[in-house]
Amino acid sequence: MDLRKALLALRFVGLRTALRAVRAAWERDRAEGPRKAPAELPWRAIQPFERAIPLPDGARFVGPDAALEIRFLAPEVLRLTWTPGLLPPPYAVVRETLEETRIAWAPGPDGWIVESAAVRIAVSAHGRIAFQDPAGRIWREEDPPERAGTAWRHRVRLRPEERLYGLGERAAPLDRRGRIYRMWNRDPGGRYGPGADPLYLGVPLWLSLHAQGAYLVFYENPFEATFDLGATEPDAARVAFAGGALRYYLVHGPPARAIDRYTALTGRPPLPPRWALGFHQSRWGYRSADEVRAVVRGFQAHDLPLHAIHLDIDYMDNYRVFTVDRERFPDLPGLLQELEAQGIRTVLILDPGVKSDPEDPVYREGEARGAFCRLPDGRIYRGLVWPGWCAFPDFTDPEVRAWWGAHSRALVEMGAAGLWLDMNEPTIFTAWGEPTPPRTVLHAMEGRGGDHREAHNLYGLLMSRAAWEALRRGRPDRRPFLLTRSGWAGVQRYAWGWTGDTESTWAALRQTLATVIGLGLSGIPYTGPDIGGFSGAPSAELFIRWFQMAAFMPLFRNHAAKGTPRREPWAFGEPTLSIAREFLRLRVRLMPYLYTLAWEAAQTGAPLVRPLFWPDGSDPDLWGIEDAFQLGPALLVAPILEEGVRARTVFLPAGEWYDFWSDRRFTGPGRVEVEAPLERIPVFVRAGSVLPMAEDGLTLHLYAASAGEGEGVLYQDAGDGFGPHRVDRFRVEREGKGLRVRWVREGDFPWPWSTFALRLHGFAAARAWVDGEEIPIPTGPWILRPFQELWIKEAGESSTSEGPIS
Ligand code: MIG
Repeated sequence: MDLRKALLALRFVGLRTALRAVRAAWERDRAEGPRKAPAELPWRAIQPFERAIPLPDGARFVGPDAALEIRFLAPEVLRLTWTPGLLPPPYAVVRETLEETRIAWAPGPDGWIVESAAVRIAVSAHGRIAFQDPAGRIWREEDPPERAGTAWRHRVRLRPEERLYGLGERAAPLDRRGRIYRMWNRDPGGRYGPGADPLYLGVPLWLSLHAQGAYLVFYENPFEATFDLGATEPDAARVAFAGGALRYYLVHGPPARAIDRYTALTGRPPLPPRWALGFHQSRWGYRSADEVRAVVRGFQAHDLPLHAIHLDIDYMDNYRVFTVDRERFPDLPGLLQELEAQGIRTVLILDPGVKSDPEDPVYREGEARGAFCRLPDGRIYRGLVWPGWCAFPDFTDPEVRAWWGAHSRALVEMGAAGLWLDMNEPTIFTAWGEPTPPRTVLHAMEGRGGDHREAHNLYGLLMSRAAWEALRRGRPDRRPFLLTRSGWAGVQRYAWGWTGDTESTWAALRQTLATVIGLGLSGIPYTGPDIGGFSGAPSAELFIRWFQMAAFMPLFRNHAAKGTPRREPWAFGEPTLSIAREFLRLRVRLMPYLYTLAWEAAQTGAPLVRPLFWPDGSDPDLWGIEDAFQLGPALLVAPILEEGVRARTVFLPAGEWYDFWSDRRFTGPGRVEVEAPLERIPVFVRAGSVLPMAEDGLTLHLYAASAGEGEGVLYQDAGDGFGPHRVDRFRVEREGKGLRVRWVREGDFPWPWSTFALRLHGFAAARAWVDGEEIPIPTGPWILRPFQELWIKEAGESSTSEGPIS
């Protein structure tokens, strides 16, 4: 036991709880019992297949001790299942198949060949598998798997240049290769820095890029697992699961396509309510309604936009779930209403542990319904958390989800705009050992039965699902907003995430960027860090740089631990306050763009924050970059991640780019050196983009490319609910010295602007025609009404051609 670490992890809880944590740890060890780790049993090779059976969409290979089933769900999407072993519960994958696929089947040199139009699979009699594209290039190769007891493991060859991304939330470099990762959701303990593993939200998938192709693999197996990605053997990934069938999905294709297919299988992230893309203020330690009011007044007094405020566990009565401390929050519904009237949404925290107290009505209900997880001897399992000893709802039981969901919905009916689900790894306080329930704890697993070894990693996913389903049903006209700390594959269907209890250090700032990009590449597009880090006292400079970066991330939230110095933007004085205000305003201006990206994410799963190699991964020079990101297709953001730095190098991908602040134009690929005074971080706009911004109404910023085509998209609707929407596409074509903008509309939400502004960047207009009629060239922004086609002639052109040709 590492006592120092244990004490550090428990330092927020107070002496009484820390002492009880010793008992908790002891009881936990006892409940877990003597356990021979599967890894300690010898690994055995499977015996060769004896039979191969063609299936309409794949094949089955059967040996004396193992079988492999291969199914094509689409020409480039496969599912492989090695049995024996429990098949996964139906929590991550929402679609059985994607596209009817014609396959061919033939005996091969040392086994069989199964192929679609896009993928050829060679399976050897011993279980070795090679995946090829139609040109014969091998994009993945596996050695035959091995078994030890109920555990499975296999080995995947890695190419020298191969890069691996994903695995969910990791405090690791964006390229995950060269390390060992554990799949076992857990709180790293009070605060964490780069290298901590595992964290709260693992996803057993990776995205591979190498010279012979790109693919995504998702292991649909929630058991504890290790992913050794070239740490032990540099040229192999070794993946081992403690139980369950070895089932995995493969998508052959570049990153954007792979995430699109993966989220077709595991579900798309639904469109959030628009306010959620605004600014969220939070803090552990807003201890009363008056304190919350004072914070809100601070935002107003300092002229700072505020969209949401989060109430941490302080609002509860002794940390009991579904209660309110009536002394400090005498009229919480009234407070929520009062805030909403000022345009501020309130998000309430919710933990899964229910205080084990026969006087507690929620506990009594749960006990009567058999809602709590039990130990094998039939007793309700108790773990120590904030309220003291707690019982834990078994979210793998649909009736428990419905019961819990109804309570969660009541918080929303009281006036909360959303819920913040914390501690749902689940985490328990313990002086040593795993801060998670014992593996022997039993779960319903939708009726088939199982234990915590299988259910653990699913707990956060299913708590999110319980809340989401209740909110969807209970308020059919509003979109749920949930923020969850833990989750698994598919959690993007229900909730946003955040990077948890990071340190307030420069290293952590840098890390959270790679963590957020990595989550997006794991199918989870809505995340962000606690601005300034969770657990310390950031300097004004660190706070500013963190704030500037987070302004371009989906979750833009200021949050801090109890006991840390105040961190509202004015707490640091000037120039921090003014810089924060500028970035808050920029965020508000970007809302039409962000909202459009949210809609795109709902269609394709594409994350808002993207690595520079997105979408196709074709330029290897971009594979290793983790200190900059794209925000959608139009923006490239290069945050400042080091103290004292006032300029930096940015690698620009191929194409033309405008400096957002100066309109200077650069041509990539290549490095540029740019200024980054304290009040700015480098931001670039891709030439050809039309960036919609909220500036006294709507402004379309057209960044002219010197050749070719570009596009800007604008999604609009009522901002919440499920009513009509519209999508406007502005297609820009360069025609010699002219620019043509064609407006393509779809959807039935009425265009909400009588006039809007157009601003040209990198283009001086001489003459212009709207739908064939010449208009005068204004000196400032162009004020326009809806049109079909706009044709602009560049100044300095001597040609005699007059306006649009078509
Ligand atoms: O044991 O609710 O990550 O954001 O402020 C700590 C108190 C519990 C952990 C969350 C953090 C939150 C804190 N919670």
